[in-house]
Amino acid sequence: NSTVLPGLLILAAMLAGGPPAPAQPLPAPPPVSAGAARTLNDPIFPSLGQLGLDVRHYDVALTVAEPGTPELSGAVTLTLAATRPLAEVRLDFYGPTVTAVRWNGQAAPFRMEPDRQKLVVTPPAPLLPGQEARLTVEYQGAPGVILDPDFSTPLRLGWQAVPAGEGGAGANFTLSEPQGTHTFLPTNDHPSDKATFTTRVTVPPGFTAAASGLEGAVVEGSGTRTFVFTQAEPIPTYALAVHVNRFERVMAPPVPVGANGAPVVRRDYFPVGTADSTRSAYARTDEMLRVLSGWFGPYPFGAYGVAVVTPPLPALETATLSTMPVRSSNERVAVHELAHQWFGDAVSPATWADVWLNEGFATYAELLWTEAQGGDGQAVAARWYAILAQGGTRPLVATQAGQLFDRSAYQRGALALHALRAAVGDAAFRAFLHAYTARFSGKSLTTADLLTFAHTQVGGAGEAALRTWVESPGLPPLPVPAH
Ligand code: LEU
Repeated sequence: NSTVLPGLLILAAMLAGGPPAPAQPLPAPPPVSAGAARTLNDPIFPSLGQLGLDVRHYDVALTVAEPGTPELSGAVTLTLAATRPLAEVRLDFYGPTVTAVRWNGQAAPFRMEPDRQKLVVTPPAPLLPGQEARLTVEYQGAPGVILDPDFSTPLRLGWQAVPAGEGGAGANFTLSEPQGTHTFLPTNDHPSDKATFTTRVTVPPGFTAAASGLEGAVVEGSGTRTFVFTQAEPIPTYALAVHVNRFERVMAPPVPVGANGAPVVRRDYFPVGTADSTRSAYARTDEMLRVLSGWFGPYPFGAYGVAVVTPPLPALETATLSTMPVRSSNERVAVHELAHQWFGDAVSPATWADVWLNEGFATYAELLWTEAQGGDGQAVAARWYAILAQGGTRPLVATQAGQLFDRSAYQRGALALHALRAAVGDAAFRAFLHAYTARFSGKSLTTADLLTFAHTQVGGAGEAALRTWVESPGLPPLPVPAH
């Protein structure tokens, strides 16, 4: 699980003197008030989210006055709906100090539960199914620190700050998977509640902001520039990209791989001074889009590209704009993150236990890309198999946080697809992938949903091949598809 730094008790201390006590008596508790405190009960991160809350849209305004420092100020308006009556709205938030909360434009009582990383807002009346509300939260200061212990170097999730002088003029960006978005944005921070985003980022002159979605006109202020982005298709909260840097934005011709051949906007963001050897990893994005959409179906968003970052972090498939560290700037990782746009960003896991649905499919794209280059896909599969045979393996549904991004999620997940392909043949496998993305784009599913869907699409033999790789405690035999 994530570890909260004791240093961030500063945040708790600030908050202790911060939000006012509720100004009015709470409404009479409705029959469901006990349920209002219920989370989404994720098997890996049980404290995330709120049961019954459906955030449809986030309208985010972030101001980064001094890029490279952690400080930011934000104002976000969430469009909320409910699937059960909610007497309180409990957002995941471990961010800067909250300065104002409004419910449909009117000041609303709120409190922080820093230990649970929740911002709790009491609406004037419970939010009922069928209603929609606008909740505005304003905040300012430094984001909270949530560490991901899955990596040998502890990885700080969420809002990143790259100080000026470390090879640049100061930069900020998001790297949030699995649960870092709530360090800088109040959210229902769980992949089962996907939403659309409008993201406005205000920066000093000379800096460029980038974010998930299509870019609108830049608004020049007095001593500031505001960049606006529209992410029109729902994505999980962790997949939201926000970047601030001295960037060079490089446009490339649109690629006609969207739904019904719609053009996909192509833009990449390179920090000024990025080496050609880094940029060259992205020279074939056009071809990658064509190859992967051939297997997976239409590209699910209106734009694709990368934003390169300098710290030695893992790459992340932020929607429409993968976040690519310099050290991961190679074709294998580039194709992996691109594949995640379908698997992860458009088609999302219903719980964190199902994250192999992201990593297995994205890893399989590496094999498909190798084959598209005339390389030996079976040799790639055999290498994955050897890794698992040596290092051990587990059934694919994760039971603890340390498994989320392990070799089983990646290589065994990929071999599960190789087994499906071997069982049904290339044509049926391709048709299955197209049908899967068509059925689940914009949605979230469990591993059980995948197996059920496989049964309906490719029948019992295909489902059984997949199921063996999903469930068996040991390592099933290496699948060998006929071509
Ligand atoms: N989803 C990322 C990947 O593409 C990994 C994550 C841990 C940052 O492999």
